[in-house]
Amino acid sequence: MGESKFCCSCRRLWRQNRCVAIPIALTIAGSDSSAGAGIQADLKTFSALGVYGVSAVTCVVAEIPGKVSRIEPISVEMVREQIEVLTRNFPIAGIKTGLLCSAAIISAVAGSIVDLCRRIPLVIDPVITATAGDPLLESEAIETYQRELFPIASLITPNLDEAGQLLGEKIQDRESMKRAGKELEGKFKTAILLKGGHLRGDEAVDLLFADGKIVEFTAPFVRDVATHGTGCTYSAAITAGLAAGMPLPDSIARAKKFVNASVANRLRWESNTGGNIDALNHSPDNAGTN
Ligand code: PXL
Repeated sequence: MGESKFCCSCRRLWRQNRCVAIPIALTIAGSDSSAGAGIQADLKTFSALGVYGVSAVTCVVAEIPGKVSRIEPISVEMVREQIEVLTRNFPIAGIKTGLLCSAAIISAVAGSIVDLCRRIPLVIDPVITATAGDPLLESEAIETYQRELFPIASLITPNLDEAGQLLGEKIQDRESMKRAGKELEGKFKTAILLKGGHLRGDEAVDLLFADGKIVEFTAPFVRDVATHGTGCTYSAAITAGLAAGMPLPDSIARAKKFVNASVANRLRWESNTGGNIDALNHSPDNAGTN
């Protein structure tokens, strides 16, 4: 009989070098009524990648793809309570944050995570605006993000617009991406995944800045797609990998393939008001072999 080993996170038995329990990831994000982005996208992504997802809702967004019509925040006490009951009871192995809505909610989320008795990988998708350009975050909240949440992150995943807003400059080519990524890595002393999808070449190139090195992740750019939620899905897929114990670069490589397949195999319906409605396809079929 071999020696019994227990998983350091959930205390379940390890068999054949893996924990027999399904890993758990927590998303702290907004609710997207149209389910392409937000906690709905995160939970579907966790599930497709073999991870059990739990959630703390920060705000409710009434929207359809391309148009946000109303946002209401959840109370700060309620956001804190959801995180506290979950982290006290579930052996959570990865956390991601998405839309946090206000400075007060960012501050509460940071406080709850700092108070945890053990360090859990934390992926921050710094959502500032919706894909269609509607503002989703109070402007003074950017300051709170930088002061309270970024310093405790394992990875921050800005797109070019978000990185530009964080640094107060425009990022429009590969050279300025490299400069910006290095600056963000130095400023927040954590890994940065700068997503270059918005550069609109033939390829969507993302750069990981970690430990003073740069690693490139590339996928074919899928054109003419009106979906939202790619950022949410990407960061959730990375979190799923980290929760399952995968190294960061492997988690990113698998997540990029999953997002790319979710866009390429998007769903489409005829809208009741004319035209089409597109949505990301979070089917487990897009996960490949995981
Ligand atoms: O894609 C950004 C985003 C994030 N989170 C929620 C959203 C959206 C965009 O619409 O609704 C809840």
